[in-house]
Amino acid sequence: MVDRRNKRVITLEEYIIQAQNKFPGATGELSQLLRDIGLAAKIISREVNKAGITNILGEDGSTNVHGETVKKLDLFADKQLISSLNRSNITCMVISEENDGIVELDNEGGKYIVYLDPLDGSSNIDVNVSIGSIFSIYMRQSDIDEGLSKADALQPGLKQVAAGYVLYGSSTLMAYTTGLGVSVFTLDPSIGEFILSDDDIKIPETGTIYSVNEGSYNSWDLGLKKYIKYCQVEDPQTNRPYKARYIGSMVADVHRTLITGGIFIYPHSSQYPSGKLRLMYECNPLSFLIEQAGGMAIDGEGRILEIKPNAIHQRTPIYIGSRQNVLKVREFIREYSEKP
Ligand code: P6P
Repeated sequence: MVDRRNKRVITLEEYIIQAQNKFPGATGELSQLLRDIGLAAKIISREVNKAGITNILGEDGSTNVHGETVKKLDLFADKQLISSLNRSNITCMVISEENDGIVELDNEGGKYIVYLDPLDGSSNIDVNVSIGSIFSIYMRQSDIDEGLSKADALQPGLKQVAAGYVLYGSSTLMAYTTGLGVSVFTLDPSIGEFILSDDDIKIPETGTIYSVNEGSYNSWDLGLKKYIKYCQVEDPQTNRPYKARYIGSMVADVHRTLITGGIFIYPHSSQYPSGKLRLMYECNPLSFLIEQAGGMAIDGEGRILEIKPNAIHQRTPIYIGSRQNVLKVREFIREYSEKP
């Protein structure tokens, strides 16, 4: 982390404008889109932080596309993000976990497509554990006069032009990348501004924390079982046994991994044959960000960002974190894979 104690405070807005000025040809539209997300994040943060004293906690009775009960804060976050994106005629389409289809905004001229997980980890809302918003931004591929196509919505993660998350935890922070490294901002609620806390954060090359829901151990493939046992064996030379940490909120688990190093895993299992986490609005954005911070993200074999999507809500297994930790788990998966 950069020691900013003696440095001038830089707000998210200032930082975005400074970054844009480095590209003379930039139109400023992506900058405006990121500012729109920052505004929505501040509004969501205010609601999340007072959720305990308003009736916004709890379920609203509906279910989302995956049959999961929707919390009122989920809906609030979804509405805030979409209305914020709608303001500036830059985004033509939003795909969100909370909407089973594609939300075409009335900005037919907009050239960006935004995938959202408006409030990831919502099952933690009622127990006051950190939750997060995740965003993933693509350029539309179709010409404006052609109208939007399925190809616009189903682009591989490598095509993202920006991605990031907001973590509503002990403090609210926003981390994003536009492909030039990862910047992290912390919300100062006394002035309502996100303040730059790290302008080029890098994940440790290796880490000693593994993060996986061991409750599904019995349904894992042999390779993953062997890897977790490897993490638990005492070996001072490789700082094992590692620590186990699992919050059950992907943004929080991945953010901790970014800071401390290590690995977060959500594998396929008998309950989730293709994995539980969604490719387009959870795994792709977080994989883009972690790769930009020097880490690695795979589905057990190949890069998450190279997966060619065929459905907007499709799921994938994910192994994400420090490069050495991800390479090691892949070694075990390959060595113990049940040969056909
Ligand atoms: P499990 C939250 O519901 C979520 O989508 C992710 O944020 C989190 O990593 C995962 O599911 C937790 O799933 O099965 O361990 O409760």
